[in-house]
Amino acid sequence: MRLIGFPLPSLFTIVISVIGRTEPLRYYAEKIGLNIGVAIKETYITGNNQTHNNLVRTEFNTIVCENAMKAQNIAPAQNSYNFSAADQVVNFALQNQMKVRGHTLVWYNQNPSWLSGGSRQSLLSNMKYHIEKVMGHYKGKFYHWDVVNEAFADEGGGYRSCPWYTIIGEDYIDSAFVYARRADPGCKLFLNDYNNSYINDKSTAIYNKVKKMLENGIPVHGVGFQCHERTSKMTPELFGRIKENFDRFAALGLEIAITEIDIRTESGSNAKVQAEVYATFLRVGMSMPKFTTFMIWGVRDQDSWTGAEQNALIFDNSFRPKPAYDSLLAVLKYPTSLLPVDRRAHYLTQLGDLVFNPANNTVRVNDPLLNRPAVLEMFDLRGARMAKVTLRANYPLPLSSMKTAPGTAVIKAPGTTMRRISVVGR
Ligand code: 9MR
Repeated sequence: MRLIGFPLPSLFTIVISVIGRTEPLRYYAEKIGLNIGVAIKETYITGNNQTHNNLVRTEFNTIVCENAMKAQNIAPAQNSYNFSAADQVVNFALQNQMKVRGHTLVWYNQNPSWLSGGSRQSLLSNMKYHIEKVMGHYKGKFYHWDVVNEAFADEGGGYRSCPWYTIIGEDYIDSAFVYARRADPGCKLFLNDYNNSYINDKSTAIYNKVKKMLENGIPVHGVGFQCHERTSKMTPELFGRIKENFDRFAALGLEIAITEIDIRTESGSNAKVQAEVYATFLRVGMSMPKFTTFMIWGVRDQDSWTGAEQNALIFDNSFRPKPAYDSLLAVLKYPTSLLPVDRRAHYLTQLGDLVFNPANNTVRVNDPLLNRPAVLEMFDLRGARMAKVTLRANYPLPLSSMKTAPGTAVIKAPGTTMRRISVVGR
């Protein structure tokens, strides 16, 4: 086995490789098992827009319909579902070996009248009908569904006031996940929301709810962080602010997904800061063991719901990659260069420090007082365990001796944060 990623490539190497780019985002994402995706306006697929569609299939390995699967569009009447536009997007994805995220089943917005009123009992039974109808139609084809979307109030840490909540009660969320689990048992089920990137009342309300759902055996597998953000969020603390929030969800064993990212450039022209914000969100995600998905909410600036003048996406209106594209490519291409493995060593407080030495590719538990061995486990980015090794204290272990599959791995020790290493083969 040969391990690379160290010594860290110089900034010069990174810049040259980015300029001389030959491989797309998809290529590097697949090397590390990441789903990199984009929201699609179905008219580009139904209208066969070649330039758009070629870019999408080249750059991304995952797709979500921006609007086609929303209830108002797919279920205008209870007895007449219209899957045709959504089906074309799904067929496009499957023909191009792309994964599909379903968005969305239960939402306060964009509902046909038959699905948004009635008694508690009729609303629950309509919800069940809708979930079974749509999930059943795509059964076995999607890897994620946003089962419930935007269920929390923007302020105050409560639930959003909407018919689901006011007529059924908080348990509408639990019911939706139970119905969804039965409708497609192989699909991972998500609670998706916005303004939940950092620790605040809203993200805490979501955290409390998913914790309770897990305790009650409700089948929730992940939390979607939409990440509709702005360049003004860029500060030196940004990485840590996102991470401290994501970490608490990950500690519940949940999958973390960035589901709808776009970054508005408020000054209208700050492409470089925008690139840093995009890269920071991706770096946080990639520092986590169960981070599987990074989805951008649209292709070109003019496609964005925020309006073309916000320049919020990673391709310009002529489908040319922007600095944000280059920054994401660099993170995918050199994952370890942007998050050195030894940077967070001080988190290993119970064990002493886990020290990585890039010069000779070894890791060592620096535990002068206790002199006890450490058990390290390695996971791939999807959270599957690749290897378990016991490390003697104060004794360097070559990374090459860890038997792992190629890819990027995460090292984890009890009570610690993770660090990633790149493993390219034996
Ligand atoms: O981008 C979507 C826009 O085209 C629609 O008009 C709007 C209403 O359906 O929804 C937008 O997408 C939203 C997503 O479904 C949920 N999170 C917020 C997104 C941006 O508003």
